[in-house]
Amino acid sequence: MPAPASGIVMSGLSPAPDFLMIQELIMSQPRQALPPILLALSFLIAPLACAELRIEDGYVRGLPPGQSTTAAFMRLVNTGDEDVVIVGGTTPAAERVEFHTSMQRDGQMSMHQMAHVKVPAGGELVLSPGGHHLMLIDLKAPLREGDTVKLRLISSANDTVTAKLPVRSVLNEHKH
Ligand SMILES: [Cu+2]
Repeated sequence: MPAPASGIVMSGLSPAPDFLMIQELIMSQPRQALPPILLALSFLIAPLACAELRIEDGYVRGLPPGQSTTAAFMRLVNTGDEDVVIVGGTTPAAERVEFHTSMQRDGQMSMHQMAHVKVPAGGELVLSPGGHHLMLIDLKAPLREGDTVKLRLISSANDTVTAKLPVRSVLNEHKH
């Protein structure tokens, strides 16, 4: 057996990465799957409305002034007989939209970006506080309760689905 490369101490490694590390690896890898330029171009190539996908019960979390990032939650309902993979989104309200998932680790919540999410055929994907969610990053103006935010999601097949989401103050988030 060849000697390990200099400086690598094999005995110092734990026997196997734990589950969370594996999950983190899986989720961090597809981040480079679609370069931003391709994503931008895909909007110019005649996007088609996706008849099978609906956005229901959506809202954007209204935060106190001074916050540059907030989250949006909704149910993505797929009435078609094929899975729909959502690869990105845009909104006039923010510079960027990202899919994130929340996870608990060592008693602390942390978020990880996902390059895409899948809405199963005949099923739904719930974006909710503490789970998968959309992040609206670099807000162009503060969002207040009563405002409406336009959102467009785009699928891997270059279909789009749009919705107008109400802004719901974080103080009222659980009263509905
Ligand atoms: Cu997030």
